[in-house]
Amino acid sequence: MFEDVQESVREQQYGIAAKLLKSRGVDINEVKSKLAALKIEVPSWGFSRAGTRFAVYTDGTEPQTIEGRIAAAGLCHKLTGATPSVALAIPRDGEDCDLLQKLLSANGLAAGAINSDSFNPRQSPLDYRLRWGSLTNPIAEVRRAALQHHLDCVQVMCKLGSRNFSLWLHDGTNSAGQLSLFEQGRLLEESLRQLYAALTGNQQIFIEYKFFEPGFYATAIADWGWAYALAQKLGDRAKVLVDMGHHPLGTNIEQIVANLQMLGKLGGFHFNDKKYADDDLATGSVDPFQLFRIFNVLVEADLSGLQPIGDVAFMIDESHCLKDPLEEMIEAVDNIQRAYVLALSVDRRTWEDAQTKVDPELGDQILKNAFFDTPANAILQTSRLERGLPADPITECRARSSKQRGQSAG
Ligand code: PSV
Ligand code: MN
Repeated sequence: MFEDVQESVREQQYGIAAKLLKSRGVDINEVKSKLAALKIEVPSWGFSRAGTRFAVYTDGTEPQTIEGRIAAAGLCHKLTGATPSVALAIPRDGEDCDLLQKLLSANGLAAGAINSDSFNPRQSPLDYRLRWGSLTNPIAEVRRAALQHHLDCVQVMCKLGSRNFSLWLHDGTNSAGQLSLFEQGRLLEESLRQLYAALTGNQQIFIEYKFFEPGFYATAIADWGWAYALAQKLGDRAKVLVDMGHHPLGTNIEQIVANLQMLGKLGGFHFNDKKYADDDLATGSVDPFQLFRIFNVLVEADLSGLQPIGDVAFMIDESHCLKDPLEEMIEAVDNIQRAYVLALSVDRRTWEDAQTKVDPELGDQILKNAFFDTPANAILQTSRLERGLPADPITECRARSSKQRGQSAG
């Protein structure tokens, strides 16, 4: 009965959506085909239970192994039809490329970005001395080993057919006396040039910035300006990665996105949401309007020919501490798709008019109409049903017995 009600509501709202979009000069079928083309990369680490700095509260249902994480990613793709690739962290996900390839293929997935984890201490020389950084570590032996790890990651990319190298460094200092800022910059550039030289074929490197943590005084790549400058110094294969949680509170992230697009250097995103710091909450769960504003920029850039949306790498980077990690991943995918549909539903002609007439009140009404008044759910669900996918992937995920999920999660 409940399902019947939901189905008739969906049908009615879809009809309203089609009319509404038409009145805004938007073809609903085009929205659905653009939505179907949107691919979102999921991180292997997002399927395990994450923790706070205090504890990880595992209950035994979450995947503990790479087999389990990739199986969960496979289920995520099966349920959403939107997540065909998995970002891997090396060495956390292991370095046995044959095994990784086998697991990915068995789950109908491809290798996504390779993330060079050089922050977890391991065998000497990458031991506790990583506390002084990786590619900017003043100890030559440690720095060289960290660089070698990054070069090994390029080999992993070659073996798995992965295109994107995702670079985030934990390098930074905690006080002005620790390391000269010029020396930090010199070591960084020297290491990055060697890493960049190892890239081949269509490989690219995404440089991720973060204004603090774990370096609280001077993070090696603290902001988008420096990430852009480094990408510019390195060359065409280098682009900037925008992780939504890596900005001071109040930052206008969509303006950074637009600026990077104008500079031809937007590589992709790490989607998440925040309330206070780098909280890594589900994207769009705290501030869905921010996610919409970002997609509004991306859609405008796509329509104007500045950067096709298909050129942007959409990746999720979240810590799933409390909710079921797989369900929260699907929630994130749904929130991203929703933001995209809403941005596609903006009445762009009238908005352009409003800008020309310098009528910000009308301009804001147009954006708000798209954000608040578009029956996005009906569009999302209809698009999914037409592609043979569950209308509501989280409910479907729940409906699968925990036993079955436990088995596939390993
Ligand atoms: C750092 O905070 C970061 O955003 C980088 O992308 C890392 O690869 C990831 O988180 C680690 O979880
Ligand atoms: Mn990130």
